[in-house]
Amino acid sequence: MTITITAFDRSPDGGKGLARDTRVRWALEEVGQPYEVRLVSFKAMKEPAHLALNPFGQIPTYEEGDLSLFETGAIVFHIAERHPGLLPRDANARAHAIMWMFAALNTIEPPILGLVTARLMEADKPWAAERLPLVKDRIRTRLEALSARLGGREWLDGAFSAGDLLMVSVLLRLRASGLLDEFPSLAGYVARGEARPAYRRAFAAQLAVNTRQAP
Ligand SMILES: N[C@@H](CCC(=O)N[C@@H](CS)C(=O)NCC(=O)O)C(=O)O
Repeated sequence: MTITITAFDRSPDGGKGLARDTRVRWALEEVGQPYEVRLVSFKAMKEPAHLALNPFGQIPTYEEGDLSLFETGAIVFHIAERHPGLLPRDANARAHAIMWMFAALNTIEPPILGLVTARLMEADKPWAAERLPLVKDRIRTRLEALSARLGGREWLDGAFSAGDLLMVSVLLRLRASGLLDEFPSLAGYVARGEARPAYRRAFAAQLAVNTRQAP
């Protein structure tokens, strides 16, 4: 059955791979599943056809036969459950990998999104400069703990898993801030994720979309 995902017609990041379709592309590349992409404009994302797929009017979405999903974490989890390569077979190891998926999206990503919001939407507020160090410190607190847990391991818990895929994707959002460089083990972890052939294919695919010439 054909898998179709949605992605920005033009990503606001211009092809840095930070839009969440890259996470889904990466998961599909890791498990070797071909997929098609339907590009949507910001306007189309808020219209009924797309709202039927995602009530919040966002990308990415995932369609496969009768199944339609939104929420990147649910999509990556679905891919990982259906195809070998992203979740261990051992029940406890699998539970750990799923735990790390939630940790990435629930514990690490929220303070990082706080920084994105501070930079993009609050920069002109009179209190912006005063608040920024607090926002960064909240991220540092999480990165310190994550870095301590990762230690010298290659991946978070045994073999590369969907937990690593989401964690690396989330941490990539920090690159421009310089915060990642304060934690060399995490910077190395992210670099290992980016070096995976599946990530490189996913990145190249989104880059091709976002750097194509206008018709
Ligand atoms: N929690 C959602 C967040 C989805 C999300 O924020 N998507 C962004 C692109 S990465 C989007 O569509 N932004 C446009 C908008 O919200 O209008 C998920 O993980 O899928």
